[in-house]
Amino acid sequence: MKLITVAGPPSSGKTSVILRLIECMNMPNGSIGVVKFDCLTSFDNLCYEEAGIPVQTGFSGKICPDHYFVSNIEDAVQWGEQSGFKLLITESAGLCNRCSPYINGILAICVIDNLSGVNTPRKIGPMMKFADIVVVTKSDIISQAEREVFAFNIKQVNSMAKIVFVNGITGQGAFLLSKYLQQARDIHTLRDMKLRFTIPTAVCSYCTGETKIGEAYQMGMMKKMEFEKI
Ligand SMILES: Nc1nc2c(ncn2[C@@H]2O[C@H](COP(=O)(O)OP(=O)(O)OP(=O)(O)O)[C@@H](O)[C@H]2O)c(=O)[nH]1
Ligand SMILES: [Zn+2]
Ligand SMILES: [Zn+2]
Repeated sequence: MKLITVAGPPSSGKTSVILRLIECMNMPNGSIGVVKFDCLTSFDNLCYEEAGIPVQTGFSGKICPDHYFVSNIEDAVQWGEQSGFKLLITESAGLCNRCSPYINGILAICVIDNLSGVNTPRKIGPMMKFADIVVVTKSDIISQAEREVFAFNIKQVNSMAKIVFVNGITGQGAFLLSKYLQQARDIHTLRDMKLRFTIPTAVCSYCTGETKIGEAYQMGMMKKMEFEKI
């Protein structure tokens, strides 16, 4: 089974791109599955189910969705293998911007939309920096000049990535993207494989549900600001 990890900011067009991609891959029904990792809510399962694509959704709740991804990805691969998929795609909403769900040797795609602001490629950190392919959506809404500036800013952060413009609604560009996916390798397990970027261990009491303010309630890794005297 091939595994592909897709990440990107909320509503950037991940599900749309995955659906357009699956359509143009022309693989038999039941040979592609999706696992969606999100934080609190997601309606993506409805879109995948409507398209006849088997999907599992996991909610990370109080913890960072990328930490949750790492703790569950091996089980996701086992689910994909047992279901007899030829291709498993994971979709993660990168919410915290300091983590990324990419694994060495596993094709990593970052989906970002052109409307999110020219500096967004710099803001989303490892999710952009360590991707093999950067898919840019919503180019239909902006000018060619803006598209070029956006692509330039992506190159500044990740000069190695292939940049593919895909229209998540019409599917324009999805065929080119599907060609790049041929490089994804076959795996049966992720055992002993490694993440591309460390998931910070900044676990504090607030990460696990504490709401009270005050030093007595702050436990774990804390980073304090220095306030200058005026
Ligand atoms: N105009 C335009 N709209 C798009 C494009 N791609 C996606 N959209 C729209 O953007 C919205 C969000 O798309 P989704 O595919 O749900 O985004 P997502 O990243 O999967 O969202 P979450 O999983 O909820 O984080 C939807 O209304 C899509 O129809 C595009 O290329 N052009
Ligand atoms: Zn989605
Ligand atoms: Zn995180």
